[in-house]
Amino acid sequence: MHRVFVYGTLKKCEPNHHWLTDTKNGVSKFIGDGETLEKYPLVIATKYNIPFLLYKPGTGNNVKGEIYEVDEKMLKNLDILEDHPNFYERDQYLLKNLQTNETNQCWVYFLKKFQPYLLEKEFYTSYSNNGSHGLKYSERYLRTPDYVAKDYVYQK
Ligand code: PCA
Repeated sequence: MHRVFVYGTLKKCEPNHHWLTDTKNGVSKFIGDGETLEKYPLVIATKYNIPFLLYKPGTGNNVKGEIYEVDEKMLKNLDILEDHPNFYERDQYLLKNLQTNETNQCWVYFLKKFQPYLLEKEFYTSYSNNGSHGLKYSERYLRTPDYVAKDYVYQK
């Protein structure tokens, strides 16, 4: 089994949570609420209001999310959703379980090759699609073909 920390649309009550609960995608089990040990910028960006954890340690907040245990099949399906490694990049980081105060390595989907203007956005402590920011997430199937990742990530 693998531990994954989700901070965005995969959390409970958020638009992509069904990916984690759909048994066709594999197995997942909620372990607890989690918080990053390091500070990182959590922003909402693009016209589709996508949450991104930017890989810039030391900037932003200790970001809160949820820790899940998932099987290999679920991890592969999450990689498809997040378009790892082309878009988000999945790597292991230290996460604090807020229920037990234990620290564990968890997989996290970061945006690493981001355009610098993303650092001018508001930094959140935790993501909610229904937050007072009013920035409603647009699911992928609703996006238009002009959706170009290069506007906010460097191409490899
Ligand atoms: N889904 C992943 C990364 C960002 C997103 O919207 C998550 O919830 O962790």
